[in-house]
Amino acid sequence: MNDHRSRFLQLALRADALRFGEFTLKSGRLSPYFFNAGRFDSGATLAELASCYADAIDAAKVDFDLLFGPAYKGIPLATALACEYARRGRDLPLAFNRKEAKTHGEGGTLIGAPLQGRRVLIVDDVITAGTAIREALSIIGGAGGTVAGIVIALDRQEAVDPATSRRSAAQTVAAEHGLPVIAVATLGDLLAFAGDHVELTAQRERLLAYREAYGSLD
Ligand code: OMP
Repeated sequence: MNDHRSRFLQLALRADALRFGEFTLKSGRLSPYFFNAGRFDSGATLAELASCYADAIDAAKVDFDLLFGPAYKGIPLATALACEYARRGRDLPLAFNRKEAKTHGEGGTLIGAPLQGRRVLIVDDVITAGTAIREALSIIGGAGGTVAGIVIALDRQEAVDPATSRRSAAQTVAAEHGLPVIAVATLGDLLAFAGDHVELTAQRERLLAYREAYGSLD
């Protein structure tokens, strides 16, 4: 693996955005790893991250004409990605939402370029159960945009209810909405990366046990 996936995983480890230990997830699961996109907290790390996103998107050949960053963590990610595309010669409109509606001034919950009639690429940090992404889909639909795809940094490749289905949340969202879900890297990529780095052997064992319990079959 020598492309945007390993560049991203190296960057995430260096920035402490990817950590090993014991973490309770939004779903209540106890996870041996956690991805915190808030740790991409400098101009240089965000720029490097955005270049990994852009390479993953370009490799997937998805057709879109607006970037949307869901509040909060998607906002700096989509903004950095818009700057990266401008650097590559493509000036894309950018929009994001507020979590609480503003009742004065311009009002509303959306900021930035109008979504009406646009093919929107949602830019977010991570998918576990897909709840955050479903919220973004409904916001964009409500504003008259068409979702063209979803890009995330990390697909944790978890099944929502492993007892009934081993399909991942990302695959479920993709199938339900007929959309491409592009991940810069997946849990599978992280396992492959850890396999190439002897210092991550113990962490890899814990990741494998976690995948056994909650992972999808993709
Ligand atoms: P879903 O809405 O279940 O797909 O989970 C996505 C959200 O989970 C993210 O927006 C975070 O709030 C949180 N999260 C992480 O940020 N990193 C992880 O590694 C795992 C989670 C999580 O709680 O599942």
